[in-house]
Amino acid sequence: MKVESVEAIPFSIPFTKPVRFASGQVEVADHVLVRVRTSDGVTGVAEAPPRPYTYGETQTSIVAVVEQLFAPAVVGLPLLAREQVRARVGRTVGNPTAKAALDMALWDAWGKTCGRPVHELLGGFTDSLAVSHMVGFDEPAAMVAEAERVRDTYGITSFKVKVGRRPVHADVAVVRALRAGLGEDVELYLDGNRGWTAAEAAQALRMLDDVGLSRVEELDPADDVLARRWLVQRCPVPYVADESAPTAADVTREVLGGSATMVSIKTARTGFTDSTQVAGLCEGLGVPVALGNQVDGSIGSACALAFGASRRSTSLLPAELSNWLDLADDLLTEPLTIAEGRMAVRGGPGTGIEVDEEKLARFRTDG
Ligand code: MUC
Ligand code: MG
Repeated sequence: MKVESVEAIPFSIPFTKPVRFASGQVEVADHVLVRVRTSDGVTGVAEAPPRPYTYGETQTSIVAVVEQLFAPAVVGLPLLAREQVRARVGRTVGNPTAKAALDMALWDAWGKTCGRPVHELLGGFTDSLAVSHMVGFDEPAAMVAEAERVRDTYGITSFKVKVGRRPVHADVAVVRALRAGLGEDVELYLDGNRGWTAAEAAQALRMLDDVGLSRVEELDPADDVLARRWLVQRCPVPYVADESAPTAADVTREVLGGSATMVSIKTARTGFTDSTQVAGLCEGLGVPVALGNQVDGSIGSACALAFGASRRSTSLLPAELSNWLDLADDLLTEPLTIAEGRMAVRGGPGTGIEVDEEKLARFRTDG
């Protein structure tokens, strides 16, 4: 059971509603399908989402690094030699979503080889997760309307509100409008994607003191090291490290340095293997985690779901799993579903998804 081939297939599926946030926006899922084949004829898949404003990757760079560096490094290795794969691929710095997609495609192939779901192989804690929905930048009334529609249609009652615009008052008004429109029973939390200074973030937190936020994420840049620590010390709710802590080493640095009190885990950047490492580190440190979303497509969301359901720590809070709802289409033979605010893991082997070859032929962009 060896890795026989690794492919990187660029594809493009538009979002019906672009997601906008302080560091960028996503209008099209111009992602890369990473597909591995084993010597037994088993196929494993995952997707890499290029987010240049977060990780410096592009669709072209992901295809290039997978084809030119990663494929030659891992073809011929035993499928289960994950630490060998990790060591070889780790010789290349950066490229987190390309590495993560390769890792998850290998796990998918292993699950399909032994006929077991990946969420079981990873820990098998539960079979469904509560879902949280990300509300991107728009006019206040449109953001409230979107949250109400998502709550009424899918039963979702947890919302991440994108903030970080100037002036601070505009975003504060949005959050107040969401609380007024949705009532006290929904969870609201903020993600600034580094848009504010520490002083602006502190001002927003003071103005929102009575709104009942459950946590905040990357309101200001972690690179403003002392200002960030100052803010985190004054923050009345957990302060989540997301893009400032994509690796276990970053998590250690940010948490022990006092720049975060909670961590977002995204399989899109740490795959299954390194997400397991980050989750274990946080459990050992006593730091809560939340399952984040890299504006993943359906394949990425199925992967995040499988990982989130595998452990207690990652299934405690609603997981960000709903960005695929705004995709015009997907590559799956069976679409994902959200019902009564939850997503159930796919029962089949691997990550439980199958790529529809006709759809892949339609959406792939490499001719
Ligand atoms: C998030 O949680 O920040 C937007 C930018 C990014 O890197 O991820 C998304 C969502
Ligand atoms: Mg974030």
